[in-house]
Amino acid sequence: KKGSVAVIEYQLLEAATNGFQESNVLGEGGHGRVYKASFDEKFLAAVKKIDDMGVDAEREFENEVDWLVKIRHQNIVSLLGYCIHGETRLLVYEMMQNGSLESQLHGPSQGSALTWHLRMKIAIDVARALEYLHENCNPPVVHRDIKSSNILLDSNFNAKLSDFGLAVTIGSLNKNVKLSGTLGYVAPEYLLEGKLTDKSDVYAFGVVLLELLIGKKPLEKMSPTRCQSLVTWFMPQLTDRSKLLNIVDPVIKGTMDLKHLYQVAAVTVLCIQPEPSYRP
Ligand code: ACK
Repeated sequence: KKGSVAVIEYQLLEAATNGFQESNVLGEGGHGRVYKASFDEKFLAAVKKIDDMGVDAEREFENEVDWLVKIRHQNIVSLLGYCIHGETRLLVYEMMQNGSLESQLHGPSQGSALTWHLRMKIAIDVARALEYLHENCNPPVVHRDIKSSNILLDSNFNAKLSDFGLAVTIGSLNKNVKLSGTLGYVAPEYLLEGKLTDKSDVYAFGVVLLELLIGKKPLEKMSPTRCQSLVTWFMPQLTDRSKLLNIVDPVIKGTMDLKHLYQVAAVTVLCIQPEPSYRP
């Protein structure tokens, strides 16, 4: 039924995925595999099957269902139903034919399907989802795990935000909240001081914008010497305001060349690493 979340029978999901057959696997997620499910050979859905029910997985499953029952937006992946079967938990989502932004950017196609126009559209779609969570939900919802693998693309490359397992309302947070998120996307003030606001999502969104722009993953493996030379070059610029302006100015004026911009982007992302020696 449109707009509602159903409790679905396990046998139905088993049949729709050909008994969770290997050939139906769409990909591997944090806590489980995602399968393609076809109902009546017409309607397609994606089924996430969580078998390893640790405490974290259970909490995230409940959080995901709680949020997605309440949250409805054209740029947020719809939860169609769920199933609790012994130790196994299953989540049924609308099908996103073009997979994640991460696999589009960093998979075999290396972003070749993504024109600049599409990249811009994806950025706007994600911004709309965030605007909805931060401005239209009361109290505001912080997603806490914005990253390219949690941005899914439908058959027309409309982008939708997924995975609300870590989402929280700002009001409900206390100082002891467990540090969560993905390295490379975590805002420095959250990483270093545990300070979480809706701006943590905005920071992670900024990293996604960099990914769309430079086609590289944050913290993608770099040789230690390259890291060191980039950091050595970048650190004095960060601590000296006039030098920092020297970097930002050409970006604003549009005179910075791509190689230089890439260096700045790479080092900015590098600086988010928790190793003390890399902290800005
Ligand atoms: O990058 P992918 O191809 O797209 O591989 C990952 C994998 O499952 C683990 O998250 C894919 N995936 C997740 N949710 C969906 C969905 N609703 N529709 C299609 N693929 C999905 C994701």
